[in-house]
Amino acid sequence: MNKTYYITTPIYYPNGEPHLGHAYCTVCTDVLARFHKLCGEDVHFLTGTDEHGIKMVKTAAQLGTEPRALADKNAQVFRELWQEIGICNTDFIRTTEQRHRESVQEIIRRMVARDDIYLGSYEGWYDEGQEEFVTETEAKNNDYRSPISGRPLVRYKENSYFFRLGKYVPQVLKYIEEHPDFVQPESRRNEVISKLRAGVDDLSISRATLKWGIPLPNDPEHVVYVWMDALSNYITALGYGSGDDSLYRKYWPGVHIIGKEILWFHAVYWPAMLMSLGEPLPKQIFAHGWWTSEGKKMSKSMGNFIDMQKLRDVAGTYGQDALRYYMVRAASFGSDLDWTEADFNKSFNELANVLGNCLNRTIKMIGKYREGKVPDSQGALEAIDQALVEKTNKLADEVRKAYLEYDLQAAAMLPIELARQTNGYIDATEPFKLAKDPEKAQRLSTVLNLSAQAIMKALVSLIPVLPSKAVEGLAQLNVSIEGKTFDELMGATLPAGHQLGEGKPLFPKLERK
Ligand code: ME8
Repeated sequence: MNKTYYITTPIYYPNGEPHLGHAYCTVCTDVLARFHKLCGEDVHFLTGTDEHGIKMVKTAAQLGTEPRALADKNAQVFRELWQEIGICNTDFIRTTEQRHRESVQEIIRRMVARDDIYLGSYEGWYDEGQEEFVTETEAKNNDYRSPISGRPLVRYKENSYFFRLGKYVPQVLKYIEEHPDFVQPESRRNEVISKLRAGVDDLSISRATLKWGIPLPNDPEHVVYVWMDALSNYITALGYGSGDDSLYRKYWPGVHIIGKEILWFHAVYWPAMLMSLGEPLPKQIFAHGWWTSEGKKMSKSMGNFIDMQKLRDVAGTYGQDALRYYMVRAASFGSDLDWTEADFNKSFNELANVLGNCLNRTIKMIGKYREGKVPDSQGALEAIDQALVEKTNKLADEVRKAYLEYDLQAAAMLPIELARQTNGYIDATEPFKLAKDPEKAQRLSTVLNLSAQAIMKALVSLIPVLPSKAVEGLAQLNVSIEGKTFDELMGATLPAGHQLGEGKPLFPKLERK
């Protein structure tokens, strides 16, 4: 049986349409899912929408609609956008679905049975945009405004059920300290550890004044706090607590890819909930950075907001893979990022002028000088050949390491660097001159062979980032990836006599719409 791999995105609030931040997290998760799939693993990839909570209620009221109708409309928009940008999720969960609701209620029942839930009363501050309880000190430090949205915090005073978070905090802290890879990147892990050491109160997990949510099984006048509801999705989608939990037993624990502003919920509340349930903790939690645009916070009023329409325009003009590549290479995974037109153009040029050009000229030359058949590498290798062979042979290990360490930027750029070196190699060895001299026929064969091997490996390594273009490029080389793993493809060479297909520009220059 193949090794299993479970990976998730956050479930997004469908109070509006998806934007660059949502697309970024989903694409990065997709790239990881595709890499593991290419390695022959049995991958389960979950995304979805987080449909309860006050934020949905308020946005719906502002729009003159119902939360359910708003969620129905936007959940569909999320699903469609993910298809348009090549997301290969195996499931899409909506927290209003029956399967989720029943399983969340079972989770609460189990926590009640463990005496981890008790009735109390909450008085304090709430950040309605983040759906987050805020301590007096944090509220004061931020001038009683949300540090994320800048909107005023709201004062809540009501009866509420509490989860004994404090009881689990020492265990959570110990776990994070003893498992350095559990929360990544390192700098964010340290922030979580410091905050945990400062002490954490029990968590209010129900709202009696809100009707839009999952009723508490032990007291249906209350609905479940939206974060407890939302975090549960990672296991409810696998059937946890239902009559059929086979997916849960098969795939859990998984890897969570999230944005840095929701790390606390994932690194503290979620492990504590799982400890209460007696279930294994997630394998890893990776928090990525935030996008700005042209150096400024993205906002509709500043006209620099990369919204769904802009994403569609870019994908429509340059192709979904060019959008994916840009996002993944824009900064190291975990750091903040900035969308600039100049950087986008540079990134597209890497695809068109480095990768695409390398492929195209290699196929053209082999077509012209060797009737489209890959010639054997002949004679002793020169230093320049050795350098290219070494770089080609190292690529598989380097790319694998980059993926396993969540260095997605390197995973995307290493193959491009190989293509760049191959272009330099072709420039330096001047095949068009070699072709004029019959005595240089062996040398020409070597140059053509090594160039073809290099571009083939570069394309294979790019399959997770460029799922359609890499496969298209490989088809031009007459290489099928069907049923083959990353190791098999990277370990193979194009045999002498291998007939190439027809070369066509992989990233044709497109007119801007
Ligand atoms: O927080 N830059 O949903 P959400 C980068 N429903 N990434 C960004 C971003 C930006 N400017 N803006 C958003 C929620 N994101 C909860 C999650 S999970 C159990 C519940 C991405 O719609 C980033 O991944 O606010 C962030 O964590 C996520 O969208 C938040 O989406």
